[in-house]
Amino acid sequence: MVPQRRRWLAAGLAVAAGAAFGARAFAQERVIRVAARKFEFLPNDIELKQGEPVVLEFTTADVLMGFSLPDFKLRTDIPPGQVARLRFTPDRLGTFEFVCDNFCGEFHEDMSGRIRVTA
Ligand SMILES: [Cu+2]
Repeated sequence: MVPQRRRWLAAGLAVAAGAAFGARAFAQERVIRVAARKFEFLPNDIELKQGEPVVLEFTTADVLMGFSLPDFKLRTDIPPGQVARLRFTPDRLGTFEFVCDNFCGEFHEDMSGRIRVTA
C-alpha cells in the first residue's frame, strides 16, 4: 500500500505537471529523463513499450545539444539550462539509434544511443 501522504504528493505533482502540459492526459504518460553531456546521453539505452505514450525530457549543462531519432522523424534542440520535451508513442518494434545532431565538440560523432521498443 502507498502511504496516504505519498499519494497526495503524487497527485499534486500530476496536477502540476498536467497544468504545465495543458489539457492533455499527461498522467498516463511515462516521463523519461535524459541528460545530454559531452559526449554521451544518460541513459543511452532506453527501453519502451510499443503503443505506450512517453514524454522524453532532455537537459544539458554543457553546450547546445541535439536529439535525433531518424526512424521516427523526431528531433529537438537541447539548449543548456532548459528542458526540451518530445512526446512520442512508439508504433514499431525494434532497436533504433538516436544521435546528437548539433555539433558539440571533439567526440560529437560518437554521441549516440538506442531505443529498444518491445511488445
Ligand atoms: Cu553533439
